[in-house]
Amino acid sequence: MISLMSVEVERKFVFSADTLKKLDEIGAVCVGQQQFQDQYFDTPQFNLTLRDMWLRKRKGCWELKCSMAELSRAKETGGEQFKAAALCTRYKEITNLPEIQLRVQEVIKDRDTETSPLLQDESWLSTMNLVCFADFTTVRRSFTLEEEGVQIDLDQADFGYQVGEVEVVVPQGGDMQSALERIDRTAQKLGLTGDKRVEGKMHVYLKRNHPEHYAKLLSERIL
Ligand code: V4E
Repeated sequence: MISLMSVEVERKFVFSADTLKKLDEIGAVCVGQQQFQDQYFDTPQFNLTLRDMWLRKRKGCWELKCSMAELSRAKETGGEQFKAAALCTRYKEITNLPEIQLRVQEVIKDRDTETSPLLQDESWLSTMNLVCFADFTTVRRSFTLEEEGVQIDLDQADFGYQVGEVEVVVPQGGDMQSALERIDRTAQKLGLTGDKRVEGKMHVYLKRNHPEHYAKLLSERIL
């Protein structure tokens, strides 16, 4: 199957009331606020998330986020550029449902699944033994910083956690290095000084609601 896949590069950050002021000062433009529900699915054995694959339904659409080779070697090499890159995550984003089903089936292939999943309904979930393990709603304010071509999201999750992210979507074959540099420059403009990765919504959700799943992902160094 020929597919065009984009890579989402992002850096999360802790934000405060001050961040809004800062966004305004650097010329970021608010492009809207939205609310969405995320439902994440996995097998009861966590076959997907233990491979750093995140299947979710958002606004009626299916999305699968798959890890790229993380920049672990870069982290060890040191250097400012590599340090900045190590603060970013890179995930392939697949939104084409037949391809999502194919990828999931590859992982769960030891199970006796049907060869052609039904696309019309959601019976493929039970066929592949997928159950919802996380369900939460986010209010997101989005900004763009045109000069860097980045999007900045400020998320407030309904379970009482807020987190920001600077994000660039790189089309297949696009310039990854440039994306990392634009994210780093934006972070500097926003005055983000932290050198540690910030926990995403899922970290906090799992820690609170599924501590065993969380511990497993931590020990496998997925989270
Ligand atoms: C990739 C991933 C998960 C799936 C959710 O990804 P995330 O970017 O955190 O959520 P969200 O709502 O901001 O998605 P968007 O709207 O940007 O597509 S859950 C955990 N991971 C892995 C992961 C990780 N290991 N480290 C960090 C900092 N983030 C995510």
